[in-house]
Amino acid sequence: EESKRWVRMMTAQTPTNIAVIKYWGKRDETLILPVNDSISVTLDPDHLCTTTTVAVSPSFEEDRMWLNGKEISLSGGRFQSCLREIRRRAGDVEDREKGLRIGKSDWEKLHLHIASFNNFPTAAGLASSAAGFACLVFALAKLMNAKEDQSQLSAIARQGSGSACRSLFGGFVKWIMGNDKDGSDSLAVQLAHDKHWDDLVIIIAVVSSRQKETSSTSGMRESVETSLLLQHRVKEVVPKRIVQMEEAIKNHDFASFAQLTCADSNQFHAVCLDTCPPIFYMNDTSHRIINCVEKWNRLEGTPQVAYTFDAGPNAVLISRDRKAAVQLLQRLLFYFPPNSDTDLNSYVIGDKS
Ligand code: 2P0
Repeated sequence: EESKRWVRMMTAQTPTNIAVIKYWGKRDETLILPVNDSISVTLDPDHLCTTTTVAVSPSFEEDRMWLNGKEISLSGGRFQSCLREIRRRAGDVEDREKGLRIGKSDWEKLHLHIASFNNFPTAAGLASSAAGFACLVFALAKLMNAKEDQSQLSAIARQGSGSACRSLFGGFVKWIMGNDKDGSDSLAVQLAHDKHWDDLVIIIAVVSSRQKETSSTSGMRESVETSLLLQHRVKEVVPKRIVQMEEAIKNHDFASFAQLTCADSNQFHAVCLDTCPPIFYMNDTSHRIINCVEKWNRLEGTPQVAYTFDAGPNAVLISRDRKAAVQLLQRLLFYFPPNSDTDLNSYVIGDKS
């Protein structure tokens, strides 16, 4: 019985990421293989992140998980894929303090308890599976001493949720779609580290905290099945934009960065509209924010702010520097005054000064 008393734990923290060239559409639903490359920026770890503690003990009788304190089921295929892939790569663990040795083959018999928390209100509609699966896979790899590099781990996180693979790295990240049928070359690589473009300030304007009506998973399935624009986007548009975006990031070229980011967000939402039945993620307030930013950028002659919207109405606004961020907040407060019908909750993110 004495030997059953030990518990080994590991905690990890992972921020969410925002795509500037969007992932929308899978070519393999089980392995989660995308129809195009995507590029994202990972937020600073102190905002919008997931903290996950994983524990292993011979006294645990089954794998269990709690999300924000509430037990959730681990029976889904995506959780099972991640657990299976990590267990397969587990190594030997020696814990001298505890007088403990877990051999490679022991991991198959040992059960896990997993506790995960989001540091942002889940009700704000910003909950993202991206940080969650990235954090889970990273924490498990540490716990089990899996000797894989970040890109290999990203390919495992990808099987939890596509966008999760990009959260294994900070800074700017590319998810390479890959060619292999087994998905082994569909993984994330870092394009630039998190200090590379320190001037950028990201502001998230919470337009609505309501849950979205169409999940990303079913939305993109319907787009792949019905949207001709998606076919054009995948073949003709994204490959060129990926090259241009990499160049813009490398050169701190905000004008190109903003033009590409806004255009790609707009095309993603156009694909949603081109889907049958059409999917609407943005609302009137989202459209007003786009108008406001477009007019301001035009007035200045050179872009000050880029906007991008994911599968919901909330705006992610990326300003070129701190000065532009202050002006942006002033504009948002002016056009969307608090306590009006269209007030916004803004989260300032990535302000390093
Ligand atoms: C992205 N989105 O690139 C795109 C842009 C939303 C719009 O990745 O089915 O939750 O788990 O792979 O990753 C949201 O989709 O979908 C997403 P699954 P996921 O960030």
